[in-house]
Parts: sequence; C-alpha cells; structure tokens
Amino acid sequence: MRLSQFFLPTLKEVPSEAQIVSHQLMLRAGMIRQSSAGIYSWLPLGYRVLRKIEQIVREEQDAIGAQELLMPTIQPADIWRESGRYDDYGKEMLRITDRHDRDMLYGPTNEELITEIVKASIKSYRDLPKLLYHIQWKFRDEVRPRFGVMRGREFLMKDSYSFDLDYDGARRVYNKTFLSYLRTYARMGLKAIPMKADTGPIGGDLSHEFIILADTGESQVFCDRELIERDALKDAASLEGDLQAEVDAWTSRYAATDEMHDQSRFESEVPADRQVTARGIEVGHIFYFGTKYSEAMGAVVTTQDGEQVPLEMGSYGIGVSRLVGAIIEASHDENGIVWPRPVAPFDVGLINLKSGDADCDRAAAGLYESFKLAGLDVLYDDTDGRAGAKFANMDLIGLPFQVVVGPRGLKSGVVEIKNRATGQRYELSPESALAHLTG
Ligand code: 5CA
Repeated sequence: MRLSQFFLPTLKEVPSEAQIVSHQLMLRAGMIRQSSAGIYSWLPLGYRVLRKIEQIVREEQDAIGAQELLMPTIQPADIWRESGRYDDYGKEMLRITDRHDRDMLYGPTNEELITEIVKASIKSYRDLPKLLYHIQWKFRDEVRPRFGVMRGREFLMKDSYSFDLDYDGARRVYNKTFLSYLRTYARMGLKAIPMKADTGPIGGDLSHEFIILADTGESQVFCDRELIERDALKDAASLEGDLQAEVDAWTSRYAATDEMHDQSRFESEVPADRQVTARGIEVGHIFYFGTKYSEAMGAVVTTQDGEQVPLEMGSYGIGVSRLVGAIIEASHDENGIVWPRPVAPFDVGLINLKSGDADCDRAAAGLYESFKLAGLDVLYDDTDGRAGAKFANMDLIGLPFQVVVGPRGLKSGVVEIKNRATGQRYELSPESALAHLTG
C-alpha cells in the first residue's frame, strides 16, 4: 500500500476525550473514530489489526475442533424470556421493537440463541459433543463506556458454546478451551493469566477470566508471580485427553480478581516476595454452567439407556476488539505503538526520504515490489513530507520494521533498517534487507 493513497487520518494532538494511552494512540494513529459513545468505526489501519487478531482467534478455535458459524446480532426477546434473562439483564440490553410490535434485542451474548439452534437438531447422545463458535458484534448499553474500544457499547467478541452429555465431557472441553486461550494470547505477544472469577449474569459455578497486567486495567487482581513468569506455550503441546493435570498446574497457584479475592488465603499460600497486586485487563472469560439454559429451554438428549437428560453446557468468550486496545496498553513507548509482529497492520514501513529524486524513487519502488513479492505487507511512504515527520508518523503507527531509503545510503549501496521494538538500526544492501525481513 502506498501511503499517498492510503486512508490514514493521523492526528497531531492528543485528543482530550481519551484518558488512557491505547485510546489516545488509536485515535492519533487513525485506527478508529467514535460515532457515538462507546461505538466506533474501524478505519483501514485499525481494521487490519482487528482482522489479524480475529484470524489468530479463529485458527486456535479451529485447532481444538470448534466449528465456526454466524448468528445474527438481532435476536427475538422470546428466547430470553424462556431462559429468564430478559428482565434480569436490565438496562444493559438494547431492546428494539420491530414494525409488527415484536420485541427484539441487539444480542449482548448468545447462550439462548445457540441453545435454541442446537435443541432443534440434536436429540441423541450420539450427536455429542459439539463445540460451536462465532465472531460477531455484541451490544451492551454499558453505564460508563470508556477507554475507547476497551469498554465499548458495541464490541466484537468470539463466543463459543459447548454441548456435552455429562459433566466429564463438559469439563474436558472447558479445560481444552482454557489451555487454547493461553496459546491464543501468547500468539499475539501477550501474557494472559487465568484467574478464578465471578460468573455474573452468565451464571454457573466454574469460571476463569484471562487477565493481562496493565496499570490502566479496570480490575484489581492478585496473583502468584510464578504464573507471570511461566511460559504459556511450553506445556500446551497437545490438547488431547482430559487435560486436568495441565489446568491444575495453572489453577493451583493463587490468582483471583477482586470479586473472588481472599486476602488471608493469598497471604498464607503465596510467599511474600511472590505476592503480586496489580491492575489487569480482562481479555477473555470462560464459564461452565451445566444445565442452566438447557433445562430452562428444554434442550434435552436421549442417553444410551433411553433416558432424557438436559445438555451440559459452557460458554467461552474472547474480547476481540478489546484486545486491540489491550495489546497497545501492553506494547507502546513514548513515540507510539509497538505492534507485536503477528498482529501488526503491516510488516514493514518503507520510507522514501527524498520522493521526487529519481534514484530514491527507483530504489524505493524496487524494494516495494520485491518486498511484496516475498509476501510482506508493506506500507510505502512515497509522500514528499519532511524526514522528521515521516519518522514520527512511522513510529506512531508502530510497524515492526522501518526501511529507510535515502540519497546518502544509496551512494554506498545501502538502506537502513530500524527495528521498532528495540530501536536497533542496521545498514544493509537491499538484498540483505529483504533477507533480514523474511528470515
Ligand atoms: N457469553 C459469555 C462467554 S461467550 C460472555 O459474554 N462473557 S463475557 O461477558 O465475559 O464477555 C467475554 C469477553 O468480551 C470479556 O472477557 C471481554 O474481553 C469482552 N467484553 C465484555 N464486555 C465488553 C465491552 N463492553 N467492551 C469490549 N469488550 C468487552
């Protein structure tokens, strides 16, 4: 993509409405624009990141055998009356009446709708287990939408739902999802810590939140430092079997959000030098709630013995749009965003320091083509701005690498590569630059 053609409305000033750094940077870097409180448009740069995150989430869901479908954003009120949540959900639910005076709502979550779908077609234990997910917009009319996409009213969520015959089956898929979430976040360059959590309006008695530590997080959290230092990818090689030992290895160490925190247990179980009290951002939340919805909605299956039993269920959420903000909170410096490569909107920013100069134009255009051919996503700054402004802009949008083509370097046959995260700079021939970026 040539910057001269790209829609990238960056801002020079820090917008006054933005209180936390990720919100400020997302506005400044031209990633999002607010349309009304807690509702955002995703501009091209931001949308690229959102799609990258979505894709990692999708791959990891597919890897554990979850099947993707797509449910609508608008749901009928009737199924929520059946489960008993229509009134309970209160003002957070956006209620809509259609032209026939039918009560509808913009879905805040999908337990009822998926139960309705599964109930209609799964009748026998032979059809189980099933694990279904979608990545879809949700609406919750939050009292205080704030911090940009971190607490929006409209937000993108991956929500999956599991259906099993018995508790053992339900526990197995809970464990599999638990471990696959650690992998999912690790792939985005994040360290997420599973913490015992409250179940809130979803219900149930077993629940974990996945928290990344950040000073601007909305939750107060308490955990054993050992969990922070642990490598999430190390012990999650194969997600087969009941996985109880692997999950226990995480949950046996103290980690809780403030609603579930027990100070005396914390002090007795965790040595003083390992007690961490911090702020955290909830990037995922999983629930086992058994037969809460299946019983209320009559979703039953026939067992091998011919008995009718309600389905055992769980639901599992990842805050896809919140993750964009959360990753920035975890990865930025005073000059702007520092994208972890797997979620970066482009791999490389190519800067032509002297657009209009025949040699620079030729060299930069040549590199642009060869980078693209090698499969790199490149944002090519072909504009005629000042060098300082170009560098500042590239730092702000945080692409992992910058490649700088200037008249002085070209005379000695080199371009400069800057690693955005480390600040390291190298002078390399154009061929070695390509090898460096693809190696
Ligand atoms: N049905 C269950 C699991 S699928 C559910 O709705 N869980 S949840 O309420 O915990 O939401 C799942 C994830 O969505 C949260 O962990 C959080 O990362 C994200 N999320 C929740 N509310 C918001 C919001 N207002 N803005 C942005 N992300 C949100």
